[in-house]
Amino acid sequence: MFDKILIANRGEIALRVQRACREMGIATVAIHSTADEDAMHVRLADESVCIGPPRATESYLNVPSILAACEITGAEAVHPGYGFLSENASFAEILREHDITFIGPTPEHIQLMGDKIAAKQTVSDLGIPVVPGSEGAITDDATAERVANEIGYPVLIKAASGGGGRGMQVVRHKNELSTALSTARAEAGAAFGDDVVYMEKFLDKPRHIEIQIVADGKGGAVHLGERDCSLQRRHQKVWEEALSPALNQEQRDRVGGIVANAMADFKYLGVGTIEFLYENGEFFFIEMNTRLQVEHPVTEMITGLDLVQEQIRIADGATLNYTQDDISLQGHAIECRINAENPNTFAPSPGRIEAYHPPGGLGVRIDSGVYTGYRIPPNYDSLIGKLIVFGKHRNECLMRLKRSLDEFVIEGIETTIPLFQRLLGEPDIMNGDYDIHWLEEFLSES
Ligand code: MV4
Repeated sequence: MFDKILIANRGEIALRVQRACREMGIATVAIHSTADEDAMHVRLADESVCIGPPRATESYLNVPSILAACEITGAEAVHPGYGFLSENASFAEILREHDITFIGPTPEHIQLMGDKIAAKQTVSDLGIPVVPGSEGAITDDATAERVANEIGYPVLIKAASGGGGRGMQVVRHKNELSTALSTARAEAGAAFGDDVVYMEKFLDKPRHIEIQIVADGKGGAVHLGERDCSLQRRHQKVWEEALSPALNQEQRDRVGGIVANAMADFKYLGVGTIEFLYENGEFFFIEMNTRLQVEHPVTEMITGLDLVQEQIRIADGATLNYTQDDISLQGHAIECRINAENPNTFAPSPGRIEAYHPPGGLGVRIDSGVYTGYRIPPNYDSLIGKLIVFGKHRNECLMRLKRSLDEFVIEGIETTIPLFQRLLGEPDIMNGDYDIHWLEEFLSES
């Protein structure tokens, strides 16, 4: 096992990884920018290295500086967290060249899943159901028209290098197709430096359901059930739950089994998430994430597994010491993302936290890196913590969430806590009756 791990991230996820390391007896190295000198992840690490100025491209994304920090401290492995370098295949490759272990999948698997066309073809060949659409890239109007006629309107044009919703064009009629294709290609080229696009049937009112998997790179793979992440605003998830209120056990076993078998055949290594759109009882693959995700705690709550410790063991060469039959999904968990934002306009609200009193008690988990007196820097994303609540069943979880939100005190900045209190007054939320458009419709009506 590794003696020392460098954590190439900040905020709550850097702390989350440190906690896993500490329980395994592994020393931790924090890296930080000059804006994060007072951050909790720096204070709690065994060692820390300042790697650059506030701008992320010069610090948390600065590969030469991170390599130097590994060299100076003698770290044997790097945990990338989420965001930043977590899905950067060339970073994983460079670490391999330096004999430092990247705690994550192989560069080849990261690269493949980063290309949305290749990803779709690969998982389809592995037996996973995908959204009907073009076989590969769409380059000319004639092909676009032929494919659109085959799958039927409305269709969606997506960027091959995209993901996260950028550079998508919905096309409802044949006469809009040519313009939409040029617009999509121009936007994709500008956003990703790659103008390759593809086409899918546009699903009107799906839910976003993602399946968590763990695999050992040697053909061992299990699924850990699904998360329902339909409640989003501008492609930013706001509330996630496990399990989905929309699925029954038979559907879960079936799609979970397909995914786990596929990842075993694929010799996938590490944790990963297979994202689906779910509509009218059917699952359609859209993308695979090759990283630990923000919302991983809801899966930990219902499985009892520590996903970060699993990542570390697998990166160290361990095989899974459990099979699908050993995995039991118990109870219900909900995560609310606490952002330093105005709860109505979502304008960022950085600044000094004057008072901080998190909720506690049975079934309540807080993953956060803030404290009273901490000044939230304006340079990074606005996630300052996550409230994760567990209950025996969804109703208990919802009641516990309500009382936890009522206990939560954060003064000096604005947060999204009041938004969650409003959501708990909505019958659709209480009933689990929502799709990917529900939140934005709710926000535009109020
Ligand atoms: C779709 C779709 C409808 N039909 N694909 C948006 C982010 C990207 N990862 C995939 N996205 C979508 N793909 C087809 N064929 C609708 C969306 C979408 C969406 C998906 C998940 C969660 C929220 C969303 C909000 C708007 C659109």
